[in-house]
Amino acid sequence: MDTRRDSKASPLVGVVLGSDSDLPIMASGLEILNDWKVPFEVQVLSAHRTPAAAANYAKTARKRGLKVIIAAAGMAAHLPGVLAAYTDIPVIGVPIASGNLRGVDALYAIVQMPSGVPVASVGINAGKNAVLLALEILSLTDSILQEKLEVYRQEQAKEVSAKNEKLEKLGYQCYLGNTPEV
Ligand code: RP5
Repeated sequence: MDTRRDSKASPLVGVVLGSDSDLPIMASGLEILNDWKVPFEVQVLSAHRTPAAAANYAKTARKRGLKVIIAAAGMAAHLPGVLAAYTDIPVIGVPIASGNLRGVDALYAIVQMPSGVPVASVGINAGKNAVLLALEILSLTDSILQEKLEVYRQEQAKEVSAKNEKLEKLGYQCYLGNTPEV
């Protein structure tokens, strides 16, 4: 199955934000979805401020063709868990660093789900990883996406190797832009 569709295709990935203030954290991940032409949608829905709308979103997700939901929220981040309570498609939580506890509160709220209602979690502010994980899920039934993920990993490996070669050649002080002390 090829999950790439035109821009009007029904979304496969639902990206849900607890607040529009969470959007910048998801931006690099959304760019990947855009570039790879994977149909997605972005919504602001709050587990606390718009609970009925959040529940309705999750209840209708599978029927609307969504394959995976990414839910980003900060502070008492109940959004991924509430969405997971109303759907059985995979929900990936993104704990957002906001408020005095800098995302640790959100991380704990997302990962400590009761048995029977799973939510996957990426690291604090790891929006890009959430998107890559969603793409890996989609790639199980999409060989073109699988190839793209393979190329992505290869390019990433090349970048790291180039940095390593540069470090070996220059030494760590020059690499940092410092002149070695005499
Ligand atoms: C959470 O509270 C949101 O997900 C956001 O990370 C945080 C702050 O929200 P705003 O006050 O900026 O709307 O519910």
